[in-house]
Amino acid sequence: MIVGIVGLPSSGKTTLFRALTRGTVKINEYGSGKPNVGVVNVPDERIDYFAKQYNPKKTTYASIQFIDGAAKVDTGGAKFGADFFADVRRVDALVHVVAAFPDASQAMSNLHALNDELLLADMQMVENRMERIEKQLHGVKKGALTPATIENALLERLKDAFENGKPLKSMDFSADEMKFINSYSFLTLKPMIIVLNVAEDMIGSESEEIVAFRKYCEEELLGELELCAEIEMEVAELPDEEEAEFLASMGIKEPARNALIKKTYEMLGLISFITAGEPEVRAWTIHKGETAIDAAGTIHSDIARGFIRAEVANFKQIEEVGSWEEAKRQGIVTLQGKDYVVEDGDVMYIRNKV
Ligand SMILES: Nc1nc2c(ncn2[C@@H]2O[C@H](COP(=O)(O)OP(=O)(O)OP(=O)(O)O)[C@@H](O)[C@H]2O)c(=O)[nH]1
Ligand SMILES: [Mg+2]
Repeated sequence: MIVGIVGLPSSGKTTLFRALTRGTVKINEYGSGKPNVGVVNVPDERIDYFAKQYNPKKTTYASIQFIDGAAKVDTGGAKFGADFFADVRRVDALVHVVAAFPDASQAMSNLHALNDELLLADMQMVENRMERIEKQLHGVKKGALTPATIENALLERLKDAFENGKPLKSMDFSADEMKFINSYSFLTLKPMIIVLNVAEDMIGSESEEIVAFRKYCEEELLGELELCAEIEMEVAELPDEEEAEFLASMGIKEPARNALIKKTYEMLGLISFITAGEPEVRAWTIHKGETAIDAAGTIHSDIARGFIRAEVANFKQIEEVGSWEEAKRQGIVTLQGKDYVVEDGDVMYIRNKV
């Protein structure tokens, strides 16, 4: 799963990227034209719990890849254009950084400004595509159905929607149309979380502007959270222990980056199931609604092929009694078939004949 970080120039994208990756990724020089790419572990107390219990050879968290699009050097004209979002076209979701420093007075207009740019980029995408398939429409008989005419009809409909201010998210598409829609990778169709990047002295603030911003996001069904990217970055680059001490001294339990990563994972519709033992404690990523056989296939196609039954108990149940072994003794671990719908935090052992 790949998440793109977007935002107006100087909104704090790279600062947030550095916080998320905790300084493990070398940041490309400003103006290099290269995006910053890094893989981030999804914090998971359940994995921590089992790692402590089993002291395994290997501990593996779920992960998400983040891309911070290359900074565009201002050439004096418009900052945005056809390729401004090229680095984040192929992502599964967007984190939109909105600058609210030194104060939050511009937050709302910043949010709208970037959203307008996303929309413009999508419109441009439609126009480019129309130009490209125009040739293929020449010589086609009026009323004939060819892939080009089907696509063109869709493009016309999309163009119309844009011109009438109708968001793509509110439109319905047929299965055939969806194939085209997916290939366009529209930015305004991607799930999005808003990060309000507040000044260091505004963390946890209930200022009128921030409350209004929050309310707007709520009404628009946009996931939102507030953090100070600069502080997050400074904290993230400390060694674990120092970081914990620093946060504790400020009365904070967890850095905000953790909440953001978890929220992003949820927004992508992802959940984790866990396998735990001495060789490895591991979180595996599947989509919400997937079944035991899908889970088996995520581990290995052979395990899915040889699937017999899954032994399952949820982490919460295990935590209550203290261990998987104890849960088994108490009959809390259940045997499930292929169609069992896996829940977040399920601990699984898949019996299989290989
Ligand atoms: N005061 C304050 N400054 C910040 C904060 N976050 C970022 N900055 C500063 O704002 C400037 C721009 O931050 P970047 O992270 O480089 O912004 P960006 O969005 O990556 O910018 P471009 O890549 O040029 O589009 C830097 O000088 C940061 O130190 C913040 O939370 N508070
Ligand atoms: Mg940057």
